[in-house]
Amino acid sequence: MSFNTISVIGLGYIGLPTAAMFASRKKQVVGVDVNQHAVDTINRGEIHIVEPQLDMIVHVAVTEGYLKAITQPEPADAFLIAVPTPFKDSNSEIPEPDLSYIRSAANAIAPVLKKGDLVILESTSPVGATEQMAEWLAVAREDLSFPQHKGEDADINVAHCPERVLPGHVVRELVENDRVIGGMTAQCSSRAIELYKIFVEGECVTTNARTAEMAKLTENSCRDVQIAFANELSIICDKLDINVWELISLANRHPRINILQPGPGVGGHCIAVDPWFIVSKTPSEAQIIHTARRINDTKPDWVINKVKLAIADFLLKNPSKSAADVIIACFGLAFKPDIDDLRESPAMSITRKLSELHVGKVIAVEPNIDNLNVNEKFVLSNIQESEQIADIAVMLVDHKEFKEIDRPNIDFIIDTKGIW
Ligand code: SAJ
Repeated sequence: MSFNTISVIGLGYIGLPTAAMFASRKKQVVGVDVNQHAVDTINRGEIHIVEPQLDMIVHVAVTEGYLKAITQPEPADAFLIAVPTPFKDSNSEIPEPDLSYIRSAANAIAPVLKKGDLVILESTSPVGATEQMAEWLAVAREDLSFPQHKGEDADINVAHCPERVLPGHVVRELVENDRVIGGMTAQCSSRAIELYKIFVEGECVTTNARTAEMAKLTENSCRDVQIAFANELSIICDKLDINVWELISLANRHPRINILQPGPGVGGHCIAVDPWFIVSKTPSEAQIIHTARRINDTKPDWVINKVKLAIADFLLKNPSKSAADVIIACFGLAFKPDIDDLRESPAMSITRKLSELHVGKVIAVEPNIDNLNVNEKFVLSNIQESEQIADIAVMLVDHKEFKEIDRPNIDFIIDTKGIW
């Protein structure tokens, strides 16, 4: 059965580009989001997130009538769920995933499901979430059969197909990347492949839902562990008076070594989050993954400590000055280079913490951001001004604007990215 209407639930960083790609292939796409502002923006042919090329694709899709956004699901032939899977609010040492958005999405589509529909969970999820979603659907629709009870004979097909696109390159990666297709049955997988092949040029590789869930978590945990290795090396090298970037580039000349780059910590909504989904399910077994999370999460404190030491050094060398006279300039706030995304950004948390701890002025240079939240205790500045007034520079994000300039003319520099 072909897919005439496709519904995407959750029009955020993944859902909206995915909806737009189907629409660009001239499929009727209905996007659903609880956020009225997002819905209105999309229906005007505009976008509410920052992602290169997406504005154009959405504009064309909406103007040509292939994409519309609404707040309540309508009947469709396929439903893709791309809602957030954050942590539960708790103070426990190991954060627990919160599946309430998936549950709400399942309950919202249940009334409009019909025999033959395909439901795909795209949200990054702990192992077992797809089976749980299928069960919520089954409870809501006792008149329909689901694969966990009826296998290949089920009325509804269910699969987990995790997104794996890199923010900033989403439009290209959605088309080119291989997809992991985790159907609850072989039939579920083949229908999911049929759907993705509408725009995916990469290979669609089939497995079961649990392995697909774990594959996504494994990819991001692997990167987290590798970055933790680089971050640990940077702390060791600092103690041993070795330049960690020179060290890594030397080690990487070995044909089987590829060490990643250290930094101020790990940010974003994926790599700093997903490993916890493994740790919370298997806390006794996930030792390396847990330790990596701790190393990356505590790197910002190490950087702050370095700044405190630099302030003490500065005051020793300038005995006529007090701490209140010392101006700190932080370079970069985003969670990684050349984007404006501040979510879980270690650069942002370091700058904010410094502005709260330090009695003097803290300024931040962030070429990708024009305004700050009014509650921040630091102010935005530019490269020239900070060079003129700052006593201590903290390099936090290797944006292209910072790589293009020479080492600033500031005596005390803490360079967490090794560009100066
Ligand atoms: N980072 C380092 N050193 C490095 C590389 C990255 O400190 O050598 C830091 C970055 O500065 C940033 C964080 O890690 O703070 C994460 O950045 P990233 O570029 O590694 O990844 P994300 O979060 O933008 O996107 C990741 C991708 N996953 C992998 O590369 C395995 C992407 O493919 C996923 O789709 C995305 O997570 C997601 O949505 O899960």
